[in-house]
Amino acid sequence: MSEEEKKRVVALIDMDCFYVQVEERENPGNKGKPACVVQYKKWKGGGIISVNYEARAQGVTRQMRGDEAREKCPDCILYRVPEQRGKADLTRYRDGGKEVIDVMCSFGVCVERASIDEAYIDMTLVVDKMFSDSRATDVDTEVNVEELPNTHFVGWGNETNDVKGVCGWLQALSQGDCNENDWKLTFGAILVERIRAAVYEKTGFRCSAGIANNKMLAKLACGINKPNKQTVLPFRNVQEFFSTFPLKKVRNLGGKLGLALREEFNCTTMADIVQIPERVLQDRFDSKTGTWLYWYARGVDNESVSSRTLPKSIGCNKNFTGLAALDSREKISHWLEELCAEVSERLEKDRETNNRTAKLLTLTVRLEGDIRPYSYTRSIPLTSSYEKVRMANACLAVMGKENPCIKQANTRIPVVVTCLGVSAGKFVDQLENHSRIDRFFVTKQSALTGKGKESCATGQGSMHEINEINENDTDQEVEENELVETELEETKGISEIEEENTTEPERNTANSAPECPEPVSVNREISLPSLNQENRGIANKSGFFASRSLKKSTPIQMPIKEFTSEPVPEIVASQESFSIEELFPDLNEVDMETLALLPLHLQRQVLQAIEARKGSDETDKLVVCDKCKKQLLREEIEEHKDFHLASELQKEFSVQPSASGSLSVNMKGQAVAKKSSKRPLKNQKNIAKETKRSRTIDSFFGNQS
Ligand code: DCP
Repeated sequence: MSEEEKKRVVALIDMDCFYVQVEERENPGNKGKPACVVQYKKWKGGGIISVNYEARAQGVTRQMRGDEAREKCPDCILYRVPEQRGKADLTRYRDGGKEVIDVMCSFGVCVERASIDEAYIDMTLVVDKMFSDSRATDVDTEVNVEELPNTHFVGWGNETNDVKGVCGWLQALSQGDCNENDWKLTFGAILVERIRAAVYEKTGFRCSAGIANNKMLAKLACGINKPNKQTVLPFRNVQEFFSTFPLKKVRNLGGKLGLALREEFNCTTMADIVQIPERVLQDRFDSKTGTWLYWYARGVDNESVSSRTLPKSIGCNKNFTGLAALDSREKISHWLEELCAEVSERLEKDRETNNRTAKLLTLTVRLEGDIRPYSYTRSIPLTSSYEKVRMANACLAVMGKENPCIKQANTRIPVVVTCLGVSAGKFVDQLENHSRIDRFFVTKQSALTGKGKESCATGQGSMHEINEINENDTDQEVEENELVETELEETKGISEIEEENTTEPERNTANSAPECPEPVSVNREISLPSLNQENRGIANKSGFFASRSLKKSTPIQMPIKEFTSEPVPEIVASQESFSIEELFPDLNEVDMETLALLPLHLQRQVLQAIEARKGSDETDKLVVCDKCKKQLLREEIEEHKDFHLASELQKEFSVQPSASGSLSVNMKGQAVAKKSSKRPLKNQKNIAKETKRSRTIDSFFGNQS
């Protein structure tokens, strides 16, 4: 534990059965009665998303549907989430969460809102003051047990004799058996008791909390005693606690990283990771992740609590399960508009209240593949307008790019959409935004003539976080990655896999596809500055086109852009300064037309970097086809093999007796189709590639209305 770690006092405060509490506050007469909140009522009484503790005592769980809850507990009250535009309207829960945050902020602590109903607080400064004040007035500081009425200390007593546990802890403190950190955690616990009491007094909501030296430990501690209780996890007891604590319940270890540790290293508890040398972890993962894991398993987590009381993103998603899956452009377009209407409305409200503007729209799509679900996220720069139709069109264009069938009206698309999510983020405050626009947004015209003082970037193909839509059937606010698994975030200096709410393994899966394997997800950030015809061609040329044009044209020819005197209504987002890597993280994906928009000195730099890289990379990228011994690019080999397979099958058909010829061809055709259907998206992409080959970017987008 670093010196820094010792000094931090962090808590996670999580509301108890939050949605039910919000409903109970509206209906005070029902307090104390078993109750659930359900979403939608169409099928078996709706999906349960929150269960109060009275109902839990009678066996009701979040995995049940409303009807099952009633069977278990006939008195159970079922509150229904209000609906707007055919989807859940979470406004009242969101507003309730905001009230709680306001109370926390009044205590002068650093508050980081983590989801709709939980927040981390860093109370180090306030606790340090409490500690030094107590030392100044009384050398033999004593803490009164009454100051900790709902507190537990891990390793000191348990639920049946917690008072004894607290007394034991306080006795050890007063006898000098504890260190300064133990004292500070105790003061932290007193402060959190006060905060929780104030939250109850001002909002009527009960909550639970975990108090420890960092976020990971605080989150773990919070789940130990609920409801309306708080738990301190002293650092000295962490290793003992970890000896039995399942690692999949630990924040950041619920996803693929945790899976690798479980499957490849046979780790089931946190203590099992401690047995693995740092070097081995570094070799298996990467140096940063290995070191991070090494310390994480020892209870060290340096992630800071960042002062943030506003949500990092504003968004919503909707699941379309079973027959409700979206199978046409019209349905997709309709729902994108509904989702964008909600996001747009909330963004406008947010702009008014919080004086900030979102700069990035993220679309998340889950598709039902033949074998397993598949999801992807794509990011689209947002201009200052939050116009819902424009946002929806941008999303639809992006989806059309992924799955060209979507571009055709009145056609049943082969791979249906089972979830759509739209979320806006990357907020900048209004003032900053304006000055940035003045300084750094340049028109296409000035960029093309090289007159613009600042550079302008589009078509960045950078990877950013990979999101997967959660496998539950509830429509939720997508906020702070709440309920969305985020993997391999490169923030905080480490690669990590994050799964929020990991202390709560229960998720509502009632309506989700049974036994679905984990969806595969990919992410690529692409630019779509505006959907006006002119800019479409400029902005949407990453991926296939970019890579082809680079690979096939040597020496590189810069496209000559025609100068138009027409002002370009939309302006392409830019950044203040660029490194080549920021602009074009993958030099194989450089889009020449995008490049042409940059100032000449940057164009030159990028071209030099491409040339330099080409020599070193070329050989790595080539593979030899074992059938025809032809050298091909690695990414082309699969497609090439398909070609051989098809030729072989065709040869076979041609030797079939003519009487059965047509049947035989048909069957072989099915064989090819079957093979294709096993890789639905890949094949779609291949088909798309084939189609795209003969088109220009402009004609591609020209097809869209
Ligand atoms: N929620 C949702 N869909 C889910 C899970 C939760 O819409 N699949 C909503 C309803 C919850 C709120 O988020 O009230 C907070 O989720 P929690 O996991 O914190 O659960 P609760 O607050 O309901 O209960 P607990 O007391 O266990 O924290």
